[in-house]
This record gives sequence, structure tokens and C-alpha cells, in this order.
Amino acid sequence: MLTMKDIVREGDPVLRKVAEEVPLPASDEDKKTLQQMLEFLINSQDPEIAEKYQLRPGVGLAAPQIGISKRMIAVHVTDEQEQEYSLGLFNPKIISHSVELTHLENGEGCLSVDRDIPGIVPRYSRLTVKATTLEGEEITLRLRGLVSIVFQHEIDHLNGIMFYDRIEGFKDKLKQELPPL
Ligand code: K2U
Ligand code: NI
Repeated sequence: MLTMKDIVREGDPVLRKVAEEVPLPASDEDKKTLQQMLEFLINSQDPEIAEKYQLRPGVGLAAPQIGISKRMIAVHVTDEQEQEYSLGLFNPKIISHSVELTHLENGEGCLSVDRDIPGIVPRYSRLTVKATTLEGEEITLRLRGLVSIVFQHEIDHLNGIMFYDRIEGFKDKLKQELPPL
């Protein structure tokens, strides 16, 4: 089973690469990896297992976060309408999105980031995503709310983008804090 030691932390170049499309139908190895990513999320939300293995709770995980630069994500989250999304997806692609933006009031975190970074992370309110499931089925998902945010956070990981890249002024603030060379 995957534990926190398998999670790559910021600074590792794999988190800044654009991940490769997964050749379909997926190999047994890629299917096993994606299954393990989904299992990690389920375990991380089980108080006993999370406590026993010291897992940080997660609602999403992208393959680059376990050092694999392939376009695979797992999502395990229940939305505001109590709809559960428990999915392993190959090659997720945002095919349309709302102009309207949303954000999580308390900002975002990341399993690959061992620090709190305050700030609003603008996300599209609504999203349409095409992907191929672990079972090999091509699906189209119309998402909103927390689930939409989770998908955007994970698909950003596939493109080498970290949530704080999207915080207004975050980079400038960083420059201000660092003394000029
Ligand atoms: O990709 C990851 O690092 C997993 C993140 C995904 C995420 C963070 C912020 C907003 C949306 C998705 C972890 O799930 S962070 C833990 C968490 C738990 C519940 C709700 C939001 C974030
Ligand atoms: Ni993350």
C-alpha cells in the first residue's frame, strides 16, 4: 500500500514536468498503480488506517506525486449534494469550463507541500472533463463545487502546476522576501 513516504515533496523536478499521456488500453502495471493511488485516498480518509500509517487525508492524488510522470489521477470525494466520486482516471482532459470562478474559503493544501500557504486559489466554478476509467470506459463528467476544484488541482499536477502558482501576488511576495542577488 502507498504511504506518505511514497509521496514526492515540492522541490522534486517531477512535480514541475508535464506528464505523459498513458497509452490505452492501459497496461496492467498502470492499472495497478492507479488502483493503489485510489486505495491511498480511501485509506487516508479512514481514521483508523490513517492513524496507524500516519496518512494525511487526501481527496485527490496525481501520479507525479508518487514520482510517476504519467497522466493518471485518483479522486475520492463526496460533493455538497452527497454525490460520491471514487475514481481512477487515465488522461483526464478539461474540455470546457465556466467563465465564473470559485475558490475554497481557507485556500488549498497539497500532499506534496509540507507547509501552510495561505491565499485564495481561483478555480473554474464548473468543469466538463473527459477521461478513461480504470475499467477502460471513456466518460464525460460535468462537475461543480468541491469536486470541480479537486479535479482542477489534480489536473494542474499533470501539467507541473502547484496550487500556490495560482495565488495572486504569491510569486511577487516571494521576490520581495528574497534579498536581491
Ligand atoms: O493533490 C493533492 O495534493 C491532494 C490534495 C488535493 C486538494 C487540495 C486542495 C483542494 C482540492 C484538492 C489533498 O486532498 S489536500 C487535503 C484536502 C482534504 C479535503 C478537502 C480539500 C483538501
Ligand atoms: Ni496537490
